[in-house]
Amino acid sequence: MTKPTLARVTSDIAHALAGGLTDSATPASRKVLVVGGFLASGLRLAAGTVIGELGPRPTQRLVLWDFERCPHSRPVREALSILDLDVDVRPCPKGGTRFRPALEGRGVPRLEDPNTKDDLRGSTAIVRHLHAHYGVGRPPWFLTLTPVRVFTGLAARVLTGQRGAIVRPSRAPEKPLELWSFESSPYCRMVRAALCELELPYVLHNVAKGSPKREAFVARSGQMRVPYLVDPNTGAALFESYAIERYLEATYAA
Ligand SMILES: N[C@@H](CCC(=O)N[C@@H](CS)C(=O)NCC(=O)O)C(=O)O
Repeated sequence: MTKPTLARVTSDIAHALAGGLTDSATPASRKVLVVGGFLASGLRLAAGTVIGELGPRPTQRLVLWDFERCPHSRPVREALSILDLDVDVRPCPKGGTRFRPALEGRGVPRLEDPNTKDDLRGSTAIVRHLHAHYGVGRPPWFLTLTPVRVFTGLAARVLTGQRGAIVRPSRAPEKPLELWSFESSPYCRMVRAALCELELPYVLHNVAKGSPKREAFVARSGQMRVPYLVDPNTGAALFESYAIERYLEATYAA
């Protein structure tokens, strides 16, 4: 699959934003968060919208202990999206008890790479590892430069409200859920925030623009649209971020 042009990406973003603002099924308060999500992704230079140059592919899936709202976790997810990597996500919201103990008192993000047998802590080390093993050359500066990461990450956090911050009681699924997504999409962010709050583990399939995995995704789902959630525990398969959030709430919130 060829990479899209800048004009194409800009027109897609405008189309997605207009769709979100005019959707009569979505409450106004949620629309504000979606717009905040667009602005936040703009602040992060829309990182994770389009794939970068890809290196060798891992044979085993990586594992990420992630906190959706954390300014240090975000560049890691951006790198995963840019490098077209899938990952097993273990969400660690504030107050979480399901996956936080594995952090052993240290913070997120943590990445386990079974391919290289590395267990990495800290955003910059993880992003460098991902680019060194699964990319070509060095990571882009806005993923690793600490002041940029912290300032834009914290500003992005303000723009996207409290969603995904604090744990809420939930029932643990037997099997991890599956989400097709790309990092900069504010609709995908809303779903990831809900998964994070409810501490629901999921396989994150990154399908940013230009992803070679898009063809197989469309063959499976019927259209190129994200977010798309599959729940192997119930057989549910859903598009539309708001519908997905309501499904998660009804199925797993305790
Ligand atoms: N109303 C939908 C909007 C979803 C949407 O517009 N998704 C965009 C990404 S932000 C998309 O899938 N674009 C197709 C593409 O990236 O090629 C929702 O809430 O899920």
